[in-house]
Amino acid sequence: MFIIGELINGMYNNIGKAIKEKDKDIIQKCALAQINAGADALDINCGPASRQPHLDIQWLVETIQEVTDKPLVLDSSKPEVIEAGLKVIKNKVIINSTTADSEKLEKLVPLAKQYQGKLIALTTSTKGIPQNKEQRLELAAQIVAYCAEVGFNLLDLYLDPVVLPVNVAQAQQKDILESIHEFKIISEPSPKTILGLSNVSQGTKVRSLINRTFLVMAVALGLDAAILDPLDKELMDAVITAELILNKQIYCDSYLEAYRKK
Ligand code: THG
Repeated sequence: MFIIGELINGMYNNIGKAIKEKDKDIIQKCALAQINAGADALDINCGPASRQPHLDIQWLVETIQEVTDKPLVLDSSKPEVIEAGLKVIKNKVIINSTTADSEKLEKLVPLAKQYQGKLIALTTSTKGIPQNKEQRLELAAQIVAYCAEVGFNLLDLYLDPVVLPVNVAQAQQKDILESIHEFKIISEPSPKTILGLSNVSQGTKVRSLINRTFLVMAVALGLDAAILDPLDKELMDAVITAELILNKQIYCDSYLEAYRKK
């Protein structure tokens, strides 16, 4: 499982404040803590309060690149903000995200190619978030068709079914999970799959348990990558164990420690 740390997001009060005050130390410590906990890459999102997201994302990228060469995930719904971030990228990059809308695909797929990056695509469109797995699959197929047409490597494409909070969209959860499996059979080679895990538990009282349970089910359906809180140790242990059960890790009595040392 490719783990993307979610914590450098202006939505969190401490990070929002650090971005505003240009406090490098807070950001760099947050980056290193996530990597030490097992993150393979770091999501970077200026948050909704940023007044100048173009400059903030550049400052975040430069600040984080001072302490790590792990891949960075540029997270914005505005292609211009992602483009600004790309201008200062030295590490490997993942663009987060396009949707199925042609305007976004036409802008972001060429940028992903130009920067030899990977691309996350949400199976949403200007018509909104799909209400069932058939609609998700239809949007996924449109995204895959566009990428295939312009020669974007499907192995660098991560499809995201868009996880919704279980307290407001309980009837959607099964379809979201099953989409992970269905996305895999759209094309050969298969696109990869990803999700933003913490969305599922927003506004609930037992966040960690809901996150953990959802993630184990998603891993069983073939999930390749997740944006999550790597400091949640029980969550990380559950992923490693789910992969062990699926024969993706070799068993030994100390398999948790063995995995962590990798
Ligand atoms: N898919 C993709 N990218 C994404 C998402 C996705 N990026 C953003 C988001 N979803 C994933 N990251 C987060 C980060 C934080 C939270 C949820 C998802 C979160 N934050 C607390 C909250 O809202 O309750 C903040 C609490 C606080 O202020 O401390 O839950 O789905 N491709």
